Amino acid sequence: MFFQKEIETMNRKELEALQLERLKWTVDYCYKNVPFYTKKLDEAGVTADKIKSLSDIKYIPPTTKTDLRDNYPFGLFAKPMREIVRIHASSGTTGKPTVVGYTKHDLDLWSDCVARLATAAGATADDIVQISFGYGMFTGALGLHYGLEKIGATVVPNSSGNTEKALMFMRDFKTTALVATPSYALYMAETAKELQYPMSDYHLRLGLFGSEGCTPEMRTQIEKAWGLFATDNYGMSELMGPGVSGECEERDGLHFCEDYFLPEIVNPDTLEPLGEGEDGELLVTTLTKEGLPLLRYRTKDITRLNYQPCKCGRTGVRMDKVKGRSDDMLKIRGVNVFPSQIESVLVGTEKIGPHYQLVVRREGFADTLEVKVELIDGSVLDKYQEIEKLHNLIKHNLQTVLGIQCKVSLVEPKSLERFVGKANRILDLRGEKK
Ligand code: DLL
Repeated sequence: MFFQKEIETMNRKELEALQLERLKWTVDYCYKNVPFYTKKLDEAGVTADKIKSLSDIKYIPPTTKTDLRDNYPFGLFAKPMREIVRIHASSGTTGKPTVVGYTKHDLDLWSDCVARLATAAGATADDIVQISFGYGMFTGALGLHYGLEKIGATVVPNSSGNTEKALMFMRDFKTTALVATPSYALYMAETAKELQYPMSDYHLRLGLFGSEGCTPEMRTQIEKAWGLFATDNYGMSELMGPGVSGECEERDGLHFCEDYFLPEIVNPDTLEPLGEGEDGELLVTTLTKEGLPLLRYRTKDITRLNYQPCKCGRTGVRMDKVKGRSDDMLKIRGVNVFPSQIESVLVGTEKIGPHYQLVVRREGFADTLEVKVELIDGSVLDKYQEIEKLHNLIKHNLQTVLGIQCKVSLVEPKSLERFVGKANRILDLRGEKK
Protein backbone atom coordinates (compact mmCIF):
# COMPACT_ATOMS: atom_id res chain seq x y z
CA MET A 1 0.00 0.00 0.00
CA PHE A 2 1.54 3.29 -1.01
CA PHE A 3 -0.99 6.00 -0.20
CA GLN A 4 0.55 9.42 0.48
CA LYS A 5 -2.62 10.65 2.13
CA GLU A 6 -1.38 14.06 3.16
CA ILE A 7 -0.53 14.97 -0.44
CA GLU A 8 -3.11 12.91 -2.30
CA THR A 9 -6.06 14.33 -0.35
CA MET A 10 -4.68 17.81 0.31
CA ASN A 11 -7.17 20.64 -0.10
CA ARG A 12 -6.72 22.76 -3.23
CA LYS A 13 -5.65 25.91 -1.46
CA GLU A 14 -2.81 24.18 0.33
CA LEU A 15 -1.83 22.27 -2.79
CA GLU A 16 -1.74 25.44 -4.86
CA ALA A 17 0.43 27.15 -2.26
CA LEU A 18 2.83 24.22 -2.45
CA GLN A 19 2.80 24.35 -6.24
CA LEU A 20 3.48 28.09 -6.25
CA GLU A 21 6.43 27.68 -3.93
CA ARG A 22 7.81 24.87 -6.10
CA LEU A 23 7.16 26.75 -9.32
CA LYS A 24 9.19 29.69 -8.07
CA TRP A 25 11.94 27.32 -7.02
CA THR A 26 11.95 25.67 -10.48
CA VAL A 27 12.05 28.99 -12.35
CA ASP A 28 14.95 30.17 -10.24
CA TYR A 29 16.71 26.83 -10.53
CA CYS A 30 16.35 26.79 -14.33
CA TYR A 31 17.53 30.40 -14.55
CA LYS A 32 20.66 29.69 -12.53
CA ASN A 33 21.59 26.30 -13.95
CA VAL A 34 20.49 26.03 -17.60
CA PRO A 35 21.92 28.68 -19.98
CA PHE A 36 19.07 27.99 -22.41
CA TYR A 37 16.57 29.07 -19.76
CA THR A 38 18.69 32.01 -18.55
CA LYS A 39 18.44 33.44 -22.05
CA LYS A 40 14.80 32.57 -22.54
CA LEU A 41 13.67 33.98 -19.20
CA ASP A 42 15.77 37.13 -19.67
CA GLU A 43 14.16 37.69 -23.06
CA ALA A 44 10.69 37.24 -21.56
CA GLY A 45 11.56 39.42 -18.56
CA VAL A 46 10.49 36.72 -16.09
CA THR A 47 12.19 36.04 -12.77
CA ALA A 48 11.03 33.86 -9.89
CA ASP A 49 9.93 36.86 -7.79
CA LYS A 50 7.71 38.12 -10.59
CA ILE A 51 5.63 34.95 -10.25
CA LYS A 52 3.00 35.95 -7.69
CA SER A 53 0.32 33.39 -8.53
CA LEU A 54 0.07 30.15 -10.48
CA SER A 55 -1.61 31.95 -13.37
CA ASP A 56 1.55 34.06 -13.84
CA ILE A 57 3.00 30.96 -15.43
CA LYS A 58 1.54 32.26 -18.69
CA TYR A 59 4.42 34.78 -18.92
CA ILE A 60 6.95 31.95 -19.19
CA PRO A 61 7.63 30.89 -22.80
CA PRO A 62 6.81 27.20 -23.47
CA THR A 63 9.54 24.62 -24.07
CA THR A 64 9.31 22.28 -27.07
CA LYS A 65 10.73 18.97 -28.22
CA THR A 66 12.77 20.96 -30.75
CA ASP A 67 14.45 22.83 -27.87
CA LEU A 68 15.51 19.47 -26.43
CA ARG A 69 16.74 18.26 -29.81
CA ASP A 70 18.64 21.49 -30.47
CA ASN A 71 20.45 20.94 -27.20
CA TYR A 72 21.08 17.23 -27.77
CA PRO A 73 22.18 15.29 -25.82
CA PHE A 74 22.71 16.98 -22.42
CA GLY A 75 22.36 20.73 -23.09
CA LEU A 76 19.26 21.25 -20.93
CA PHE A 77 20.52 19.25 -17.95
CA ALA A 78 20.66 21.37 -14.80
CA LYS A 79 23.16 19.20 -12.93
CA PRO A 80 26.73 18.18 -13.77
CA MET A 81 27.05 14.63 -15.14
CA ARG A 82 28.56 13.35 -11.91
CA GLU A 83 25.17 13.89 -10.26
CA ILE A 84 23.21 12.26 -13.09
CA VAL A 85 22.71 8.59 -12.23
CA ARG A 86 20.47 7.42 -15.09
CA ILE A 87 19.79 8.35 -18.70
CA HIS A 88 16.76 7.49 -20.81
CA ALA A 89 15.80 8.60 -24.30
CA SER A 90 12.56 8.95 -26.16
CA SER A 91 11.77 6.66 -29.01
CA GLY A 92 11.59 9.57 -31.50
CA THR A 93 10.92 8.23 -34.97
CA THR A 94 12.49 11.15 -36.83
CA GLY A 95 15.63 13.10 -36.00
CA LYS A 96 17.60 12.82 -32.80
CA PRO A 97 15.91 11.30 -29.78
CA THR A 98 15.30 13.46 -26.73
CA VAL A 99 17.56 12.53 -23.85
CA VAL A 100 16.55 12.68 -20.19
CA GLY A 101 18.84 12.65 -17.16
CA TYR A 102 17.85 11.78 -13.57
CA THR A 103 19.56 12.52 -10.28
CA LYS A 104 19.25 10.07 -7.40
CA HIS A 105 16.52 12.30 -5.95
CA ASP A 106 14.65 12.31 -9.30
CA LEU A 107 14.67 8.50 -9.35
CA ASP A 108 13.29 8.37 -5.79
CA LEU A 109 10.44 10.69 -6.64
CA TRP A 110 9.78 8.85 -9.90
CA SER A 111 9.29 5.55 -8.10
CA ASP A 112 7.04 7.34 -5.57
CA CYS A 113 4.83 8.64 -8.40
CA VAL A 114 4.53 5.21 -9.99
CA ALA A 115 3.96 3.51 -6.62
CA ARG A 116 1.22 6.00 -5.85
CA LEU A 117 -0.57 5.48 -9.15
CA ALA A 118 -0.17 1.70 -9.15
CA THR A 119 -1.71 1.64 -5.65
CA ALA A 120 -4.56 3.88 -6.81
CA ALA A 121 -5.14 1.42 -9.67
CA GLY A 122 -5.41 -1.47 -7.20
CA ALA A 123 -1.94 -3.07 -7.27
CA THR A 124 -0.69 -4.46 -3.95
CA ALA A 125 2.24 -6.33 -2.42
CA ASP A 126 0.35 -9.55 -3.17
CA ASP A 127 0.56 -9.03 -6.91
CA ILE A 128 2.94 -10.81 -9.22
CA VAL A 129 3.44 -8.28 -11.98
CA GLN A 130 4.84 -9.08 -15.37
CA ILE A 131 6.40 -6.12 -17.12
CA SER A 132 5.96 -6.49 -20.85
CA PHE A 133 7.29 -3.10 -21.88
CA GLY A 134 10.64 -3.16 -23.61
CA TYR A 135 13.53 -2.65 -21.15
CA GLY A 136 16.14 -0.22 -22.44
CA MET A 137 16.17 3.46 -23.24
CA PHE A 138 12.35 3.52 -23.09
CA THR A 139 11.15 4.76 -19.70
CA GLY A 140 8.12 2.46 -19.43
CA ALA A 141 9.74 -0.71 -18.14
CA LEU A 142 12.19 0.63 -15.55
CA GLY A 143 9.67 3.27 -14.47
CA LEU A 144 7.01 0.69 -13.58
CA HIS A 145 9.65 -1.73 -12.30
CA TYR A 146 10.93 0.46 -9.45
CA GLY A 147 7.50 1.85 -8.58
CA LEU A 148 6.04 -1.65 -8.27
CA GLU A 149 8.99 -2.90 -6.24
CA LYS A 150 8.38 0.04 -3.91
CA ILE A 151 4.88 -1.21 -3.12
CA GLY A 152 6.27 -4.68 -2.52
CA ALA A 153 4.81 -6.39 -5.60
CA THR A 154 6.77 -9.27 -7.12
CA VAL A 155 8.18 -7.91 -10.36
CA VAL A 156 8.81 -10.20 -13.34
CA PRO A 157 10.96 -8.17 -15.75
CA ASN A 158 10.32 -10.27 -18.83
CA SER A 159 10.29 -7.29 -21.25
CA SER A 160 8.49 -7.35 -24.60
CA GLY A 161 9.16 -9.71 -27.46
CA ASN A 162 9.12 -13.45 -26.88
CA THR A 163 5.37 -13.68 -26.39
CA GLU A 164 5.09 -17.45 -26.00
CA LYS A 165 7.68 -17.43 -23.24
CA ALA A 166 5.97 -14.50 -21.56
CA LEU A 167 2.74 -16.50 -21.59
CA MET A 168 4.50 -19.51 -20.15
CA PHE A 169 5.79 -17.38 -17.25
CA MET A 170 2.31 -16.00 -16.81
CA ARG A 171 0.84 -19.48 -16.44
CA ASP A 172 3.66 -20.93 -14.34
CA PHE A 173 4.14 -17.97 -12.00
CA LYS A 174 0.40 -17.33 -11.68
CA THR A 175 1.02 -13.73 -12.68
CA THR A 176 -1.79 -11.47 -11.43
CA ALA A 177 -1.00 -8.16 -13.11
CA LEU A 178 0.25 -7.21 -16.54
CA VAL A 179 2.12 -4.06 -17.55
CA ALA A 180 2.04 -3.47 -21.30
CA THR A 181 0.79 -1.23 -24.05
CA PRO A 182 -2.89 -1.96 -24.71
CA SER A 183 -2.03 -3.17 -28.19
CA TYR A 184 0.53 -5.65 -26.86
CA ALA A 185 -1.94 -6.87 -24.21
CA LEU A 186 -4.35 -7.55 -27.05
CA TYR A 187 -1.74 -9.36 -29.12
CA MET A 188 -0.75 -11.44 -26.09
CA ALA A 189 -4.39 -12.45 -25.64
CA GLU A 190 -4.60 -13.46 -29.29
CA THR A 191 -1.43 -15.54 -28.96
CA ALA A 192 -2.70 -17.13 -25.72
CA LYS A 193 -5.84 -18.21 -27.53
CA GLU A 194 -3.81 -19.74 -30.36
CA LEU A 195 -1.65 -21.71 -27.92
CA GLN A 196 -4.84 -23.38 -26.72
CA TYR A 197 -4.08 -23.59 -23.02
CA PRO A 198 -7.35 -23.09 -21.16
CA MET A 199 -7.73 -19.44 -20.20
CA SER A 200 -8.21 -20.67 -16.61
CA ASP A 201 -4.43 -21.36 -16.61
CA TYR A 202 -3.95 -17.59 -16.53
CA HIS A 203 -4.58 -15.59 -13.38
CA LEU A 204 -4.42 -11.98 -14.50
CA ARG A 205 -6.73 -9.72 -12.50
CA LEU A 206 -5.25 -6.31 -13.21
CA GLY A 207 -3.83 -4.54 -16.25
CA LEU A 208 -1.61 -1.49 -15.76
CA PHE A 209 -1.65 -0.24 -19.31
CA GLY A 210 -0.31 2.93 -20.84
CA SER A 211 2.11 4.63 -23.16
CA GLU A 212 -0.48 4.85 -25.90
CA GLY A 213 -4.15 5.66 -26.23
CA CYS A 214 -6.88 3.07 -25.88
CA THR A 215 -10.56 3.75 -26.43
CA PRO A 216 -13.12 2.40 -23.92
CA GLU A 217 -14.24 -0.02 -26.65
CA MET A 218 -10.73 -1.43 -27.08
CA ARG A 219 -10.31 -1.62 -23.34
CA THR A 220 -13.47 -3.71 -23.04
CA GLN A 221 -12.09 -6.14 -25.63
CA ILE A 222 -8.84 -6.52 -23.66
CA GLU A 223 -10.69 -6.95 -20.38
CA LYS A 224 -12.96 -9.60 -21.86
CA ALA A 225 -10.07 -11.48 -23.47
CA TRP A 226 -8.11 -11.67 -20.21
CA GLY A 227 -10.82 -11.36 -17.57
CA LEU A 228 -8.96 -8.50 -15.91
CA PHE A 229 -9.59 -4.93 -14.77
CA ALA A 230 -7.67 -2.50 -16.97
CA THR A 231 -6.32 0.87 -15.88
CA ASP A 232 -4.61 3.57 -17.86
CA ASN A 233 -1.51 5.50 -16.94
CA TYR A 234 0.10 8.39 -18.72
CA GLY A 235 3.50 9.95 -18.91
CA MET A 236 6.30 10.89 -21.23
CA SER A 237 10.02 10.47 -21.16
CA GLU A 238 10.85 14.17 -21.27
CA LEU A 239 8.84 14.73 -18.07
CA MET A 240 10.06 11.55 -16.37
CA GLY A 241 8.28 8.55 -17.93
CA PRO A 242 5.19 6.74 -16.62
CA GLY A 243 3.81 8.11 -13.36
CA VAL A 244 2.71 11.58 -14.43
CA SER A 245 -0.98 10.67 -14.14
CA GLY A 246 -3.01 7.50 -13.81
CA GLU A 247 -6.45 6.07 -13.16
CA CYS A 248 -7.66 4.93 -9.76
CA GLU A 249 -10.17 2.12 -9.37
CA GLU A 250 -13.01 4.57 -10.12
CA ARG A 251 -11.57 5.03 -13.64
CA ASP A 252 -13.04 8.49 -13.92
CA GLY A 253 -10.02 10.39 -15.23
CA LEU A 254 -6.28 10.12 -14.60
CA HIS A 255 -5.04 11.57 -11.29
CA PHE A 256 -2.17 13.94 -11.87
CA CYS A 257 0.82 13.82 -9.50
CA GLU A 258 0.23 17.53 -8.99
CA ASP A 259 2.82 18.07 -6.31
CA TYR A 260 5.50 17.14 -8.86
CA PHE A 261 3.92 18.32 -12.12
CA LEU A 262 1.88 21.43 -12.84
CA PRO A 263 -0.54 20.89 -15.75
CA GLU A 264 -2.16 23.55 -17.96
CA ILE A 265 -4.43 23.29 -20.97
CA VAL A 266 -3.92 25.73 -23.83
CA ASN A 267 -5.20 26.28 -27.32
CA PRO A 268 -2.56 24.47 -29.43
CA ASP A 269 -2.58 27.18 -32.11
CA THR A 270 -2.57 30.35 -30.02
CA LEU A 271 -1.26 28.96 -26.69
CA GLU A 272 -4.04 30.91 -24.91
CA PRO A 273 -5.00 29.25 -21.60
CA LEU A 274 -8.27 27.28 -21.71
CA GLY A 275 -10.70 26.77 -18.84
CA GLU A 276 -11.56 23.67 -16.82
CA GLY A 277 -13.30 21.09 -18.99
CA GLU A 278 -12.09 22.51 -22.31
CA ASP A 279 -10.12 20.29 -24.66
CA GLY A 280 -6.68 21.54 -25.61
CA GLU A 281 -2.96 20.80 -25.52
CA LEU A 282 -1.48 19.76 -22.21
CA LEU A 283 1.54 21.78 -21.05
CA VAL A 284 3.43 20.50 -18.03
CA THR A 285 5.94 22.23 -15.77
CA THR A 286 8.06 20.04 -13.54
CA LEU A 287 8.04 21.20 -9.91
CA THR A 288 10.77 19.15 -8.26
CA LYS A 289 13.00 17.76 -11.00
CA GLU A 290 16.72 18.33 -10.69
CA GLY A 291 18.29 16.59 -13.69
CA LEU A 292 16.08 17.92 -16.48
CA PRO A 293 13.62 20.54 -15.19
CA LEU A 294 11.17 21.72 -17.87
CA LEU A 295 9.07 24.88 -17.97
CA ARG A 296 5.70 24.63 -19.71
CA TYR A 297 6.66 21.61 -21.80
CA ARG A 298 4.43 21.20 -24.85
CA THR A 299 3.28 17.59 -24.73
CA LYS A 300 1.20 17.87 -27.96
CA ASP A 301 -1.34 15.63 -26.21
CA ILE A 302 -4.97 16.73 -26.36
CA THR A 303 -6.98 16.33 -23.18
CA ARG A 304 -8.92 18.33 -20.55
CA LEU A 305 -8.74 18.80 -16.79
CA ASN A 306 -11.29 18.23 -14.04
CA TYR A 307 -10.62 19.80 -10.63
CA GLN A 308 -13.52 18.14 -8.79
CA PRO A 309 -12.42 15.70 -6.07
CA CYS A 310 -12.74 12.05 -7.06
CA LYS A 311 -15.00 9.48 -5.39
CA CYS A 312 -11.86 7.65 -4.30
CA GLY A 313 -11.07 10.54 -1.95
CA ARG A 314 -8.09 11.88 -3.87
CA THR A 315 -8.32 15.60 -4.50
CA GLY A 316 -5.70 16.12 -7.22
CA VAL A 317 -6.77 17.28 -10.66
CA ARG A 318 -7.76 14.55 -13.09
CA MET A 319 -7.05 14.59 -16.80
CA ASP A 320 -9.28 12.90 -19.33
CA LYS A 321 -7.93 10.01 -21.32
CA VAL A 322 -5.73 11.47 -24.05
CA LYS A 323 -7.90 12.16 -27.06
CA GLY A 324 -4.95 12.10 -29.42
CA ARG A 325 -1.77 13.96 -30.20
CA SER A 326 -2.09 17.22 -32.06
CA ASP A 327 0.54 15.91 -34.45
CA ASP A 328 -1.28 12.55 -34.92
CA MET A 329 -4.47 14.31 -35.80
CA LEU A 330 -5.23 13.67 -39.45
CA LYS A 331 -6.52 16.52 -41.53
CA ILE A 332 -8.62 14.97 -44.25
CA ARG A 333 -10.17 17.38 -46.72
CA GLY A 334 -10.08 20.08 -44.05
CA VAL A 335 -11.71 17.93 -41.36
CA ASN A 336 -9.82 17.02 -38.16
CA VAL A 337 -9.89 13.30 -37.54
CA PHE A 338 -8.50 11.60 -34.44
CA PRO A 339 -7.60 7.92 -34.86
CA SER A 340 -9.33 7.28 -31.50
CA GLN A 341 -12.68 8.30 -33.06
CA ILE A 342 -12.21 5.66 -35.72
CA GLU A 343 -11.18 3.05 -33.18
CA SER A 344 -14.31 3.64 -31.13
CA VAL A 345 -16.47 2.98 -34.20
CA LEU A 346 -14.64 -0.13 -35.32
CA VAL A 347 -13.91 -1.97 -32.10
CA GLY A 348 -16.93 -3.81 -30.88
CA THR A 349 -18.66 -3.92 -34.27
CA GLU A 350 -19.90 -7.45 -34.73
CA LYS A 351 -17.74 -9.73 -36.95
CA ILE A 352 -14.87 -7.23 -36.80
CA GLY A 353 -11.67 -7.83 -34.84
CA PRO A 354 -9.84 -5.09 -32.92
CA HIS A 355 -7.07 -4.73 -35.53
CA TYR A 356 -7.13 -1.91 -38.06
CA GLN A 357 -4.94 0.35 -40.15
CA LEU A 358 -5.54 3.86 -41.48
CA VAL A 359 -4.08 4.70 -44.89
CA VAL A 360 -4.05 8.33 -45.98
CA ARG A 361 -3.35 9.22 -49.61
CA ARG A 362 -3.44 12.27 -51.79
CA GLU A 363 -5.44 11.66 -54.93
CA GLY A 364 -5.36 14.68 -57.24
CA PHE A 365 -5.88 17.56 -54.86
CA ALA A 366 -7.98 15.67 -52.36
CA ASP A 367 -6.90 13.60 -49.36
CA THR A 368 -8.48 10.21 -48.97
CA LEU A 369 -8.70 7.94 -45.98
CA GLU A 370 -8.86 4.18 -46.27
CA VAL A 371 -9.81 2.26 -43.14
CA LYS A 372 -8.62 -1.36 -43.29
CA VAL A 373 -10.36 -3.61 -40.80
CA GLU A 374 -9.78 -7.27 -40.02
CA LEU A 375 -12.63 -9.71 -40.08
CA ILE A 376 -12.87 -12.24 -37.26
CA ASP A 377 -13.89 -14.98 -39.67
CA GLY A 378 -12.31 -14.86 -43.14
CA SER A 379 -14.97 -17.05 -44.73
CA VAL A 380 -17.34 -14.06 -44.60
CA LEU A 381 -15.33 -12.70 -47.55
CA ASP A 382 -17.01 -15.31 -49.78
CA LYS A 383 -20.48 -14.15 -48.82
CA TYR A 384 -21.11 -11.13 -50.99
CA GLN A 385 -24.30 -9.92 -49.35
CA GLU A 386 -22.96 -10.24 -45.84
CA ILE A 387 -19.78 -8.38 -46.76
CA GLU A 388 -21.73 -5.64 -48.50
CA LYS A 389 -23.94 -5.18 -45.45
CA LEU A 390 -21.01 -5.03 -43.01
CA HIS A 391 -19.09 -2.72 -45.28
CA ASN A 392 -22.00 -0.29 -45.58
CA LEU A 393 -22.65 -0.36 -41.86
CA ILE A 394 -19.05 0.55 -40.99
CA LYS A 395 -18.90 3.20 -43.70
CA HIS A 396 -22.10 4.77 -42.46
CA ASN A 397 -21.03 4.74 -38.80
CA LEU A 398 -17.65 6.26 -39.67
CA GLN A 399 -19.29 8.99 -41.68
CA THR A 400 -21.66 9.81 -38.82
CA VAL A 401 -18.80 10.15 -36.34
CA LEU A 402 -16.14 11.74 -38.54
CA GLY A 403 -18.27 13.83 -40.87
CA ILE A 404 -16.35 12.66 -43.93
CA GLN A 405 -16.60 9.71 -46.28
CA CYS A 406 -13.84 7.16 -46.20
CA LYS A 407 -13.04 3.97 -48.02
CA VAL A 408 -13.54 0.82 -45.95
CA SER A 409 -11.64 -2.38 -46.76
CA LEU A 410 -12.47 -5.61 -44.96
CA VAL A 411 -9.39 -7.81 -44.85
CA GLU A 412 -8.49 -11.38 -43.87
CA PRO A 413 -7.96 -12.23 -40.19
CA LYS A 414 -4.32 -11.79 -39.08
CA SER A 415 -3.34 -9.87 -42.22
CA LEU A 416 -2.57 -6.57 -40.45
CA GLU A 417 0.53 -5.86 -38.40
CA ARG A 418 0.62 -6.66 -34.64
CA PHE A 419 2.62 -4.56 -32.15
CA VAL A 420 4.72 -5.45 -29.13
CA GLY A 421 5.29 -1.82 -28.13
CA LYS A 422 3.35 1.25 -29.14
CA ALA A 423 1.03 0.58 -32.05
CA ASN A 424 1.58 2.49 -35.26
CA ARG A 425 -1.65 2.15 -37.16
CA ILE A 426 -1.39 5.16 -39.46
CA LEU A 427 0.19 4.93 -42.88
CA ASP A 428 0.38 8.44 -44.30
CA LEU A 429 1.33 8.25 -47.96
CA ARG A 430 0.86 11.95 -48.69
CA GLY A 431 4.59 12.68 -48.72
CA GLU A 432 4.36 15.67 -46.43
CA LYS A 433 1.76 16.03 -43.71
CA LYS A 434 -0.67 18.86 -44.13
O1 DLL B 1 5.19 6.41 -23.21
C1 DLL B 1 5.90 6.93 -20.98
C2 DLL B 1 4.99 5.88 -20.47
C3 DLL B 1 5.42 4.59 -20.37
C4 DLL B 1 3.71 6.20 -20.03
C5 DLL B 1 4.60 3.62 -19.87
C6 DLL B 1 2.89 5.23 -19.50
C7 DLL B 1 3.31 3.92 -19.42
P1 DLL B 1 7.15 8.32 -24.40
O2 DLL B 1 7.66 7.12 -25.10
O3 DLL B 1 8.04 9.52 -24.32
O4 DLL B 1 6.80 8.00 -22.91
O5 DLL B 1 5.79 8.73 -25.09
C8 DLL B 1 5.03 9.79 -24.58
O6 DLL B 1 3.04 8.69 -25.43
O7 DLL B 1 3.12 12.24 -25.17
C9 DLL B 1 1.47 10.45 -25.39
O8 DLL B 1 1.31 10.91 -26.71
C10 DLL B 1 1.65 8.93 -25.40
N1 DLL B 1 1.07 8.36 -24.18
C11 DLL B 1 1.69 7.96 -23.06
N2 DLL B 1 0.81 7.43 -22.19
C12 DLL B 1 -0.41 7.51 -22.77
C13 DLL B 1 -1.72 7.13 -22.37
C14 DLL B 1 5.90 7.08 -22.48
N3 DLL B 1 -1.97 6.54 -21.21
C15 DLL B 1 3.76 9.93 -25.40
N4 DLL B 1 -2.73 7.39 -23.25
C16 DLL B 1 2.80 10.93 -24.81
C17 DLL B 1 -2.50 7.98 -24.44
C18 DLL B 1 -0.24 8.11 -24.04
N5 DLL B 1 -1.29 8.33 -24.86
